[in-house]
Amino acid sequence: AEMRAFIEALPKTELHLHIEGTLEPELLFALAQRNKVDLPYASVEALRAAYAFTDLQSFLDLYYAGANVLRTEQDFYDMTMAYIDHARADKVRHAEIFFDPQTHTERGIGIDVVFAGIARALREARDQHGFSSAMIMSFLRHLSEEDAFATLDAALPLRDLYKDLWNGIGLDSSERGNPPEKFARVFARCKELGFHLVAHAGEEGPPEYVLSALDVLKVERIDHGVRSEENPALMQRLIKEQMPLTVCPLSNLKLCVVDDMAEHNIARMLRAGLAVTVNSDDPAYFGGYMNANYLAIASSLALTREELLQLARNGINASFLPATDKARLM
Ligand code: ES4
Ligand code: ZN
Repeated sequence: AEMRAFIEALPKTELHLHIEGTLEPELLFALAQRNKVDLPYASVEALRAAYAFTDLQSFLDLYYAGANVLRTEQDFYDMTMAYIDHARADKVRHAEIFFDPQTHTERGIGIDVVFAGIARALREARDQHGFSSAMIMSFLRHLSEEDAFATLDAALPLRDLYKDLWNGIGLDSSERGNPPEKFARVFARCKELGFHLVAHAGEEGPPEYVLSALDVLKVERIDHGVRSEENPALMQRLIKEQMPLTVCPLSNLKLCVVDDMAEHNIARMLRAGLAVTVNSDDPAYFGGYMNANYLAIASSLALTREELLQLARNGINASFLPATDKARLM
């Protein structure tokens, strides 16, 4: 009970959050009705019951199907505002949010609609509540490099309109069989353009993908990275470089990356000196927002208050905020 109060009071950052993964079944049903989209589920309960995953792909299939209800600028705004309400309730002070334009442009939704709805909510929360945020446009790695370039070309004319928010590029979706090398050239272009770079690596994929995310893509953070532990030399490098890993405990449990939270390696990695952070990934699908993720590891791994504080500090340090804003959050 005391630990719960400590976690609830801890100011947090969220650095690994897919906005499409915050679409709760209730809102998903409401948007389906509003947009006259047929759903293959009879009720909110039936949809929630389908959230029993065996691996990353079994989740992604439902996640992309769920995103089909998102049609208008208002839909993206409503989804983002619902996330902000959860984040603020969990004392999240700053969030760097992934969004996947290809999931929507493939369905005929304009990329301008996606940017506009998300950004309107983030700006409103900044102006009304001082909620700080950034947007990280992510490429779907199961699609081609050519597709990623086309997405970048479609987004760049919007850069100036969203320069207060859009500062990063990410890489997500099906990891196995889609190594970082596939996106070497488009990431090089994004680096030249001055974007911050991150990539999912070492979630289901091998530690070699973490190495190529670092050496080929030149990322500044690794999303997940939990399989790095299989390569001791890589672990030493991550410690030496203080390379942030955005770890998502409940996600790893729900997607069977770990069998039991008591076996999660976040505590070992923290104690070994890695710059690990706590994040919620796709909270509507994985059963919890930020506080739930902190609570799950605190109770299963016997983390001390000092360790929880260190995790929160690591999040501030690993963010793309300017040093003055980081100092303000410490
Ligand atoms: C994702 Cl957990 C995870 N891994 C890879 N891609 C994703 N997209 C949304 N959630
Ligand atoms: Zn993720």
